[in-house]
Amino acid sequence: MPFRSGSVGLVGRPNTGKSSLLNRILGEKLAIVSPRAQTTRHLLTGVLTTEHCQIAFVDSPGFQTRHRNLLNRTLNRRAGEAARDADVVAFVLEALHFDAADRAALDRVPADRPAVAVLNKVDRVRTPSRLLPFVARVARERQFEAIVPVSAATGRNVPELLRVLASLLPEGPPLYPADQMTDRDERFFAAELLREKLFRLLTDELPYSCEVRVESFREEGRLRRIDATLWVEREAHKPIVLGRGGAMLKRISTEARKDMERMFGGKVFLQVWIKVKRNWSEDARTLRELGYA
Ligand SMILES: Nc1nc2c(ncn2[C@@H]2O[C@H](COP(=O)(O)OP(=O)(O)O)[C@@H](O)[C@H]2O)c(=O)[nH]1
Ligand SMILES: [Mg+2]
Repeated sequence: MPFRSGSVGLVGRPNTGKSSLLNRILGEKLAIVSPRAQTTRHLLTGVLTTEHCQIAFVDSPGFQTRHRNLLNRTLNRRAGEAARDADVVAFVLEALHFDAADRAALDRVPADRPAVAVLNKVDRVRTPSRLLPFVARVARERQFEAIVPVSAATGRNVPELLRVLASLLPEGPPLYPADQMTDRDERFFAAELLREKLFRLLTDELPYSCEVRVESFREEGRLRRIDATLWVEREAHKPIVLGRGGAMLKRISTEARKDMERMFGGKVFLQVWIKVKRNWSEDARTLRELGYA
């Protein structure tokens, strides 16, 4: 059996479970996940190496056209790159659900790119007999190499998906060392884990106007000292993120710190400040500094 290696872009509209799927495949919580659309803002590579193949999965922001500020346009560009630059596209949708937003995302996948439709969240399908007609429906949308129902939540059928994806990759040696799981460093994950808590704990539109910046990341033996700033766009947002008596900020930073300690395997001392940064999501230079552009 020849060794195969290459990249697979995880693309689709927001909220279909691309990041959850990446985490399930790697057996590690690498990508942040929340019930809200547009939690993912960065391309994130997660590498799976087995005896027969190496697949570099690229998680991407969901393609969407509802919000049109500069940040969202930038995220859409990233989503397009994930589809364009990968050897194979895993187009992730929700089982029994295909709408205009899915189609818009699919339209961004170059026609010459081998694509597999991944029907995620099959654990939620109550009537299995509806799956077959849905597969037929998806097959009419594009010439997919395969259509694979899976559940990122339970892991159902994920091995079959991996087998299909690997078979579509070119023969070749591994591109990453076998023990390397990602292209990102701890500083990146520190910011991401903190942002995940904003997406999970804050309500309404507030998470969308928040951003996280790690100001300093120092390792002292097994202890990591991390200073981070939470940006909000307006003065009125500040007391909401802070919460009564600072309770919300405390909860956000405690939950983030625990996740960091689990991921980094050592104690973390985390300090978080809130800062008003007007219109950061519309400012090209700021977005560049944040690594979005
Ligand atoms: N029931 C169910 N929920 C899922 C599954 N995969 C993801 N989700 C949920 O769908 C939401 C969006 O997931 P996420 O991975 O952030 O989607 P992304 O925006 O495509 O990256 C979260 O609430 C996940 O817990 C699945 O297989 N089954
Ligand atoms: Mg995501």
